[in-house]
Amino acid sequence: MKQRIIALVIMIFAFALVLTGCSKGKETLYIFNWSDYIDPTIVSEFEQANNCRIKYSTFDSNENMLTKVKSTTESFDLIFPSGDHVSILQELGMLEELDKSKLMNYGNLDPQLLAKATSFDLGNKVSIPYAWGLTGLMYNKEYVPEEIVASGGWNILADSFFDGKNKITMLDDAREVIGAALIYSGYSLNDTSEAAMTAAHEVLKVWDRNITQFDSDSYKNEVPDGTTWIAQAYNGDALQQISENANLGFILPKEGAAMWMDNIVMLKSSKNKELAYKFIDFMLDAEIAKRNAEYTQYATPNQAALQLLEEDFVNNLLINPDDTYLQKCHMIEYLGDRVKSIDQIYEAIKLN
Ligand code: SPD
Repeated sequence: MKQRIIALVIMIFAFALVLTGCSKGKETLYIFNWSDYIDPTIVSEFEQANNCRIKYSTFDSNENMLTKVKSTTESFDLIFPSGDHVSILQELGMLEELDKSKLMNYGNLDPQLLAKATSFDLGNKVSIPYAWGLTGLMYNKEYVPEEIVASGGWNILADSFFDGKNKITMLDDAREVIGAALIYSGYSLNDTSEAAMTAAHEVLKVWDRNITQFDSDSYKNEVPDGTTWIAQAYNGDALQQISENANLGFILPKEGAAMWMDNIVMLKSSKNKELAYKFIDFMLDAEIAKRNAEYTQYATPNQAALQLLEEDFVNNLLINPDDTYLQKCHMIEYLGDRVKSIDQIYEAIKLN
């Protein structure tokens, strides 16, 4: 009996050693992406296909991502910034220039969207378009009457129906919040002139009467559970919730919306560049990009994937709006120092 126990202990010990040895031997890829922005089965498939591990962390705003990437001792290989933040990271000298010969599936990307991406990455040198989207309003039909939503514009946020109810949230993102007020006031979301800033500030003072918090993540649970009745929201995040709950709705306001493109970039400091290239190429595969778009409910810049997607997805105007609506939308551009005027108003509103 004693011998059996000893044998068993030795076996367990040997098994543990093998396991530790294996995981030690496995390469690890460090990825930093927005929350709810990838199909987890795709991550597992990549790990299996490449006998590696992915350490996956998430952020809920470009600002938080930047602070962490600049300050952390933990180094990431791949991150997923929006276009304006690709320019910021590039200015900081943090991005690796990509060798496209390592990306067999690069040709799947839509040339028109690649051309748009040159506004933040001249020559498409450091970034790979991942997904694009629009920002609108997500609401709970149980609490927000249809006639209020029917007005269809950003100024729903000022409707007296919400007075004293503490049921509205906006994103924790200066460009999105001030951007919505600029668009509602008839300005470009990238306009930082004094007139534009004054107009946006005045609008926000009114909206702020009923805004309970600026937060980019909790609305995904709080609109469904009724803690929040209406929230400024990213279209895909809202549609993910709507697919599970018929009480929820989402509108793209009639005045227009913020538009953004999120991208995969590789940090110069990456210690796993070969594996990072493999991951980017995996994400560029048409079938993988199709599945990922279906899961995340965001528009894909992958034209080969678009061919594979169901008509319902392609024709969903909340994901792929028509040209008339797109003309009213404003791509969030890199503003350099001009962003300070926007940040000032945002901070003033938040402190209020
Ligand atoms: N959960 C994914 C959210 C993606 C938002 N992307 C960009 C926003 C730019 N303001």
